[in-house]
Formats: sequence, structure tokens, C-alpha cells
Amino acid sequence: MNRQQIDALVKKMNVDTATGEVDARVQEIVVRLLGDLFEAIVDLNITQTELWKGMEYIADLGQANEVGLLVPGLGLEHFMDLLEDAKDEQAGVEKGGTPRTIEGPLYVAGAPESVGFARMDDGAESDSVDTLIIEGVVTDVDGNIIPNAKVEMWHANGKGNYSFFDKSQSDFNLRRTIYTDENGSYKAQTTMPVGYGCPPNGPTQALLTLLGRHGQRPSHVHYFITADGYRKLTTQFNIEGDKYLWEDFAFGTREGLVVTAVDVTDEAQIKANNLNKPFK
Ligand code: MBD
Ligand code: FE
Repeated sequence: MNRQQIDALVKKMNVDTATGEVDARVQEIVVRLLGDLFEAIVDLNITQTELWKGMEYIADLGQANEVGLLVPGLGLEHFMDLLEDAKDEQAGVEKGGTPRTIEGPLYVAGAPESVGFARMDDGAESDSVDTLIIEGVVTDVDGNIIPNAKVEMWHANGKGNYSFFDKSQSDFNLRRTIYTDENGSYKAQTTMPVGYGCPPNGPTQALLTLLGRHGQRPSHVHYFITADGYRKLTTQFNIEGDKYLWEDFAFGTREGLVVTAVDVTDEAQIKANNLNKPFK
């Protein structure tokens, strides 16, 4: 069967049979994707057994709540970022800002809010994981500071796990919203994240394994940055030295998003930053 015949068949089954009001956009997308799928079935000689195996996989993926994990794992989320970059380029959007990168599936809304500073960790790993101080300034692309910008940050603990998804952590551990101060600055005290790995027995890792791929991310911290009059920025920083820095299974690492954590050994600085004090 050739594509023309396939398209006629898809139309006969999914367009001509409409009896109610049609959402033209949904119809357009479904018809196109079905045509592509039918064509792939023909081209690749996909068998009934293989088809049902695929359907079973989709069901498993949903049941395991891993749809949002496979999407970045297959590069789809990164691909959408590349398209956004291209659109910006075409529209002549001024360059020079922090690059966007993927959100991933692990954001949770409603984190505690503060101005200028937040401690992000609940102290559970104070004895086992290095303290991490994050400082930044939010500016526009010309370098003008933006006070009162909303900086939402979230990251994994020392085991690579995120609160809410990992029930052993307290709610909103390692998740905070910090509004920049009058100088456009924000600062966080937290613990050093370890890169996330896909659940080893889940459907995402199962498919990655069949593709000969690992499911690991490098150590990273996620950001949403929003400010009145500006577009929202979704991004992350990735920490230099991680084995998976440029082998991220989700393709989130980008030039311009790699930071080096500096070891602070100076006693005065340790004191000034409260580095070893439990949080109250
Ligand atoms: C993560 O922490 C993440 O950032 C992405 C993109 C996918 C899975 C886990
Ligand atoms: Fe993440």
C-alpha cells in the first residue's frame, strides 16, 4: 500500500465517519500521525505481535506514570527547545541570554517563597552531602538587573531523588521560590544534587536498554524564571565534573549552562555562609 492509498484509507475511517462537531486541529494531527504510523507499519513490516507489544508498552508507560520520562529520554523535549531556538532566531529575538533547556517531569508547584535568600534543604543530608551555595543575578539580555523576578528552583538530593516523587523526603525539600532582591540577586543554601537515574525496573529504562542506552542525567538544578514584561525562562545548570555531563539521557546539557562548583575551604567564608550549621 502506498502513502496515497494509506491517506485515503485514514480519511475514510477517521474523517468521513464524523457525525459531530470536529476539532480541526486535533483531526489534522491525528490524521497525519496515523498516516505516518500506517506507512511505517508497511515499510518496516511491523507484525501484529509487534504492534500489540507496542500498545502494551504504552499502557505500561502510563501505568508507571513515566510518559513524562520517556518524552525527554527520546529527545522529544530537547527537540522542542531546538525548534523554539530556531523560532527566536527567525524572529530576530536578541541573543545573549541564558539558554533554555528542558523542564523534565519532576516540577511541583507551590514551593515555599521568600525574597533574596532561601535555605532549600531540610537538613536530612547535612551530615552526608556537601552544602551547595547558589548565587545569581537576574538580568535582561542587555545586563540590566531585574528586581522582584520569580526564581523557582528544584533539584535532586544526594541520591538523585526528588521530593514528592521520593516519599522518604519531606514535602518541598529542595524546592524553593526566591524573588530577587533590589539588586536583582538571589541566593540559596542547599545540598549538592546527584544526577537522576531512570527507575531501573521501569518501562522507560526497559526501552532505553533495548536501544543500548543508559538512563542517567548529570548533576543539575532546574529553574523557572518569570518577571513582569518578560517571557518565562525554563532552564537548568549542570555541574562540571559529572561523568554524565555531556551524556545526559535527556539531552538537557547545553553550552552556556555548565557551572563549576568551587570548594570553599576558607573558614571565614564557611562561617559567613553558615555552611555547617543546622537550619532552624
Ligand atoms: C529529571 O530530573 C529530569 O530533569 C529529566 C529531564 C528527566 C528525568 C529526571
Ligand atoms: Fe531533573
